[in-house]
Amino acid sequence: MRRYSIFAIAREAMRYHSGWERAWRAPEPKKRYDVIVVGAGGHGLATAYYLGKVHGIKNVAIIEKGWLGGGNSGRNTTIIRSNYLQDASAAIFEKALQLYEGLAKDLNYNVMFSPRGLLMLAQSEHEVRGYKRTVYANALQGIETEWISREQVKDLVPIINIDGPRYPVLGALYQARGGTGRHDAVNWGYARACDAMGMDIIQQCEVTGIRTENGEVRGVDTTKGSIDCGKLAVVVSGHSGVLAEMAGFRMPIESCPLQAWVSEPIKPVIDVVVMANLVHCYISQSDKGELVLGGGIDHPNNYSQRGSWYTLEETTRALVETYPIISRLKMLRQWGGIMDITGDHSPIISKTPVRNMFMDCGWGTGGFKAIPGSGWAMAELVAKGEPGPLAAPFSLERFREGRFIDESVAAGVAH
Ligand code: FAD
Ligand code: PYC
Repeated sequence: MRRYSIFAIAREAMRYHSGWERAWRAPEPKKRYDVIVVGAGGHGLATAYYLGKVHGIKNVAIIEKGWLGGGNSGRNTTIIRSNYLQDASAAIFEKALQLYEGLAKDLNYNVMFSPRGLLMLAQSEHEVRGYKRTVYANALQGIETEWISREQVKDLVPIINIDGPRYPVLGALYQARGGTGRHDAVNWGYARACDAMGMDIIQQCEVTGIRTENGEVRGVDTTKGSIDCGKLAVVVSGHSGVLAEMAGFRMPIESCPLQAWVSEPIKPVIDVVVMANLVHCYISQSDKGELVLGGGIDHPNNYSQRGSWYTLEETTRALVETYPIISRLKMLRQWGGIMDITGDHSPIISKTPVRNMFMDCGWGTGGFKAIPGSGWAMAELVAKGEPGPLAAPFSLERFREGRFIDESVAAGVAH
């Protein structure tokens, strides 16, 4: 793989950009791989990347039914933070944040990580108590967050109405290292690096069956034929239940849409990320100037990548009361993704009832920020067959044992 650099840009500028290579190949599947990863979203690609980089396992295929990054990893509002309450969550989200901080260099790909600061508004006494508790918990976990006053909120976000009609802003949980990254670039950066290690990314190839023998995985059936494998990593977010059913077990996952939309581009008006979890809206401004907006998840459970009018209307109401200038903006695009929600709003990184088959899912509304940490932890699980310290708390057993990792508040998005 030729490295991207200022010199490469200069060289290509001199020859009308005729020398750029394809970022990844379009290979036909081989008969067998040591590991097959199903799902070329951020988590699947990152799993494959750290399998190669950290554990030296490179005979890997990543199988994707659509195009890589076409699932939730290319549909999110790109918010990155590690201000979770429970120790197990804080550990994996902080690992992810630290990896994000060096990711562009690691992948030789500009993932446009922008640690511009993140606020979670408190608009009720309950939220004030909850977020102050999170600040104390984060301090014990070694994660720097702080409680800021409503006046500080107004200083950081001049367009906000802190005396909102329903719920005035009482202060906020602030993480200065939080921010955004460019979702497509994260997917493409990992994909390019996997391809460079010789891994096969096979797109437009749906897994339709999982073959097992004596309780152990043997391979997958796909729309491009059968492929054998030593180990299988299933990383398909909202379709986890479908893949588990192919292998003969059930997952404690619900699938439902979450939508987002963007405004027309305008001059810079907000240079931090703000989540308002009581009225259900969040906002940041993209490099192009669009306001990136979203709210709570949709019900009932379904697989449509669109979302309902009701949620769109409620979120717009919350946005307009919190940022009145939004009432004067045109909206450009709206879309949805399929969330994989667990009962405690925490992920699953786990062995399964089938030997050598592993699942990474349940990131729900909050998995973009987790991509590097999840990939790191899942790669360790797949390579060694046993979870490392980051993954261990997130096993499937916790649902049987009642050992929940309750992150319903830190999820930050209404469920
Ligand atoms: P995906 O990216 O969905 O990848 C799974 C892949 O598996 C898909 O490409 C799919 O096509 C493929 N697949 C499924 N079935 C099969 C099959 N049978 N065969 C082959 N391939 C298959 N998170 C944050 O941290 N911050 C945010 O601001 C944020 N905002 C969000 C806003 C929206 C509107 C949405 C939808 C999500 C948001 N999220 C956010 C959540 C985040 O996007 C997800 O948690 C994360 O992207 C999940 O990544 P993934 O790789 O697990 O899944
Ligand atoms: O998990 O921070 C998050 C988030 C913001 C918007 C959607 N998810």
